[in-house]
Amino acid sequence: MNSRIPLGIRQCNRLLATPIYYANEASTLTRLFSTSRLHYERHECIVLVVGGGSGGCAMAAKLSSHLGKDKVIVLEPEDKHYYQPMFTLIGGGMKRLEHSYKTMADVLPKKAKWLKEKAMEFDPDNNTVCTSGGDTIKYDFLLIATGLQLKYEKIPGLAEALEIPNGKVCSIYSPKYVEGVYDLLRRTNEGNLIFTFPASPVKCPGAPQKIVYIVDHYFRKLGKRDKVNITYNTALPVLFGVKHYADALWPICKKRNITVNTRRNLVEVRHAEDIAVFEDLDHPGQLFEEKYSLLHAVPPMSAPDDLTKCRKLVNEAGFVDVNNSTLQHVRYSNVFAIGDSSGSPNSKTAAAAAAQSPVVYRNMIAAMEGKPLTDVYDGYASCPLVTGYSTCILAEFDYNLQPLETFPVAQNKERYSMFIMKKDFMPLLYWKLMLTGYWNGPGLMRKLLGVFKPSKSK
Ligand code: UQ1
Repeated sequence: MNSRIPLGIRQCNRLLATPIYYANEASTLTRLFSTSRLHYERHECIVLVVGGGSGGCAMAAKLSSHLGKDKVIVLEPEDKHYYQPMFTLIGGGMKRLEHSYKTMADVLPKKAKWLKEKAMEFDPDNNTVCTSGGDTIKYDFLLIATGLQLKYEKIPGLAEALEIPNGKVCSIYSPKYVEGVYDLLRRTNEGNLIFTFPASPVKCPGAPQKIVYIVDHYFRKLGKRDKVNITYNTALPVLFGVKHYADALWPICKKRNITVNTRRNLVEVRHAEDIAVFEDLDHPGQLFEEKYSLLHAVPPMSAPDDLTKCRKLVNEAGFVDVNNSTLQHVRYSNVFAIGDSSGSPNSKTAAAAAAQSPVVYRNMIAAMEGKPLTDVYDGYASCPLVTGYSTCILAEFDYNLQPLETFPVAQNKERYSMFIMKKDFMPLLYWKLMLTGYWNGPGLMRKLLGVFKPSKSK
């Protein structure tokens, strides 16, 4: 299947044909003049999965077990697969970084072929993707599961501030910085603790405020809560997008003396003076300076640049332009998307990817068999809103931002049971069932437990 093709006639010929276009791309130059590879390969597969994160790995497991060995290629440059929902708990000192990852080789399905490279150039008209190593992959079907990239560098001063040893700026979003959050927490005794939510789509939109609640509880446990002011500055116009849960979260903030400012966006970090600069999004250009002793920053995010530069694949916002119900691309019938890079307007969470996975799987198989696509994604997403060291509100909702709850209890209440589910049960479910392709989200469980629900909430 894989023919080894010498450098001169390799199939990634768009690269050779358009040298001027690429001339200022350092990575491409490195690729052109690299002496480390003598041969560039051309691969063929039935399904190319771009990305070995939650959605990509689960789908590769489902598809490769249906299609057989080496019919699915997974393009993924990273060595490690992180269970990112654990990062808030690491930030609060409840778990350690080493609990949150496995090697990519361990989690990707053995029946799929793993290419440890990055997707550099998408060409959906010719059904090919070129890789960072100069290879070309020809596919029948493409599944885009790249996730989001973190753009700390978009906020002047932020990336530098995060690199300062024993600095005052931290962030749970990156495996590089997440351990620094608890370190900083332990070093902080007083002053202004400021938390942010950026003006961009984010993965797990609940996480920026979960860490606020955890930090509040941390200082209460130590009896030092009166020594710190806690402020959550969010670029959103609301505390949480689903009113049912926002109505539960506002009183929690009030009771715990957490100041929430909406429509405030972090625009600069002046780390030499410990000052964060925010813009009032309702009055563009109006800036506020706030002195911090701890700044928790959530970076702006976007789909990867190498994907968004293929304008044919993405919508205005830069996410894969799919049909919200079938998750099939609106122009290319052999292209699908799953997870955070999808343009479907659901909340970007692992739970959403889990609920999307059976829909994408069945619709891809139908497309392969030339049948109509009948499976529909309802926009399900879930957000276990950890509100401290022993409580959690389990938010679950659909495209219409209406609650779509699994359990026959009032889920808008802080509960210990939901905390244990989030902390101890979810990681197991993730590694054992989701990544192996057996977890399709809680839809079935919801139906079964629906028997126990009072009829008005069914
Ligand atoms: C879920 O399916 C999921 O994906 C694996 C999560 O991410 C880790 C979750 O946090 C949650 C809550 C769900 C939904 C599962 C149940 C049992 C409600």
